[in-house]
Amino acid sequence: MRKIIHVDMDAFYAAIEQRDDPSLRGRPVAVGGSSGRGVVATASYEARRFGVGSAMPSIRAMRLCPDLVFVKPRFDVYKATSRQVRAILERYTPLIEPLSLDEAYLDVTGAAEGTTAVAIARSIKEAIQADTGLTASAGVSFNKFLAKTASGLVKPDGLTVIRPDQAERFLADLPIERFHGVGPATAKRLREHGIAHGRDLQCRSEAEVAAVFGRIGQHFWRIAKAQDERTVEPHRVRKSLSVETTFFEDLRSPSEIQAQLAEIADELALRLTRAGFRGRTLTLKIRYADFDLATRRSTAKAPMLDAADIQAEARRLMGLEPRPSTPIRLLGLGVSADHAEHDSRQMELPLSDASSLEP
Ligand code: TTP
Ligand code: MG
Repeated sequence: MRKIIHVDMDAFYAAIEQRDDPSLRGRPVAVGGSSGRGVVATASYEARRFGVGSAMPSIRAMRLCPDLVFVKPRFDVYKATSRQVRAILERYTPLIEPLSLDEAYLDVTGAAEGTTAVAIARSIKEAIQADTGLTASAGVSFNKFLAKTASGLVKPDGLTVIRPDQAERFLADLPIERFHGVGPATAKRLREHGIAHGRDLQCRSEAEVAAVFGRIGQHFWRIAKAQDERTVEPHRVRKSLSVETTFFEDLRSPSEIQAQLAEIADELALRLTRAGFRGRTLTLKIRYADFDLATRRSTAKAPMLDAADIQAEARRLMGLEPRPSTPIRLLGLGVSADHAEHDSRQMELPLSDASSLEP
């Protein structure tokens, strides 16, 4: 049985701003641009009580919370703090997989010999507090999905454990929306098929779920059965993730093209979920029968994760293809992280970048 810890800093950018400017403490703070087209990167917990949150247009945030204080992001400070946190994690194990600036998985199966994973998690939280003045929340369990879900259960400053004998019950009660990778559209589809909680997956067979939802359904079925074999990958520096298919016979009819595109979108969503990879840019690749290549690309406000959202955007991009009714031999879809090419360290992969904050 593995021992996995997921560490996630609390209100990361906003907490740093409150730490560095005492006048902001105890007040509702949003990090982001307050201009007409600005977007909130994150909000302090005081602001969240008003419903202010990440990716919300600043105008709306101001309406929800008139006393909201906007602070311009200081990415250099966030990155430096992220490196500091990373250095703390490295005291415990080299098996660290950062997911973003403020989030990482640790495999402490070996490190916990002679102690416990919970004791390590507690010690990490204390060290982060002592060295950075910030709080983190941690989740401890025996797979990645459960550890990540656990870290989100009690926030801020939480430490939540899901033990093997608690997992099945916990997953049974978990609403489908809380499964990482299930966006609003997928949740709606699942609910339409009577799947509202983990238990609705647990009580069906894998084949039954796969027949309706394909491989992404299979993935969530396994997750609901506490089967998540994904390992903690310390050296992965992922910048993009894509899926492409070359067809035995060229695609000619729009309905064929739409069907294949939908399948590729589902497969991509599945891999994104498995990899825990987030990126906002979707790229459609088309190779025509005569080998001419076309790509179409768009960047969303939030990371592309949900199968239905990816499908919808892929269809839109397909509508922009330059040579309609030309036979197609290959279709591909990929998601890439913005500005990832500037950073070689994964801990520095931004969840969003300055351009999304300031028009
Ligand atoms: P999160 O960990 O999602 O959020 P958080 O740390 O602010 O709050 P929580 O206590 O719920 O963990 O993201 C980490 C940082 O990434 C966040 O402080 C700001 C940035 N971010 C964006 O810039 N845009 C986004 O849409 C999200 C979700 C995060
Ligand atoms: Mg966080």
